Amino acid sequence: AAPDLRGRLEARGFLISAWSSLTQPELLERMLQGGFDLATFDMQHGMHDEASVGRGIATASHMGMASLVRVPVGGYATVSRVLDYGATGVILPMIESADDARALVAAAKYPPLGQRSYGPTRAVMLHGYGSGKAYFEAANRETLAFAMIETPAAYAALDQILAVEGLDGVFIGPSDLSIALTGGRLSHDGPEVTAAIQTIAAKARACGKFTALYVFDADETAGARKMGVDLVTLSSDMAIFNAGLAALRASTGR
Ligand code: 3PY
Ligand code: MG
Repeated sequence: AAPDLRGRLEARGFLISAWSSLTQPELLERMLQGGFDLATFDMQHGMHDEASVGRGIATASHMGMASLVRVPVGGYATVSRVLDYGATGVILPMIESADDARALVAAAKYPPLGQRSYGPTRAVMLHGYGSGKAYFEAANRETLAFAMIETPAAYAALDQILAVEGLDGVFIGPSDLSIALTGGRLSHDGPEVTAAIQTIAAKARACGKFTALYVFDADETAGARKMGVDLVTLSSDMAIFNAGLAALRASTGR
């Protein structure tokens, strides 16, 4: 059966996801032992390709975890492929408009919500090979589509994006959004982006949609929870490694 990501989000569980940028399978297994609720794989800036994402989804599911996949910019075809691999949800970066969000829904959801093509190769493990209405409803309900809000145009079109039927949530990219809101300064925890996160989370909840956010540390995790964010992706395999390396260098005086 599919991991009940929607149910846990609806129960206001506040979920913390690992962020996988690197493709080494042993590193992923070890990271997923770190107290995370689910795994997120990054094909936009991370090293992942379709093959490594397929393996990563399988590893996460054997460890009892749901997986989200951030596909490349404009990666509508990749959206349906990774759902066929058994991803629990998809994240589309750098969207600009409600039309982009509708195109995401078209790729991620079966009719009548969208036009996802039928072929659940590994996703058969989630929902079986159903051919009837119950299968399509279950797949549409249990696999989630998130549109990233991180461009000036997307932020300006927030209300129209949140009105898109079949879109399950928005995922805030604090780095790109801060660059957009400050006219070119990277300040992911600055006042501009913090105010925007609050606005987005409140509006999304009012529309019955989830809010997800990338966060860098424990303080930001706590802040996100207070602001009504439902799910955070916390740090990354690369950042965890960098922190360990910095600590080692400091302790050895190198
Ligand atoms: C951003 O912050 O811009 C992201 O895409 C999340 O890492
Ligand atoms: Mg971004």
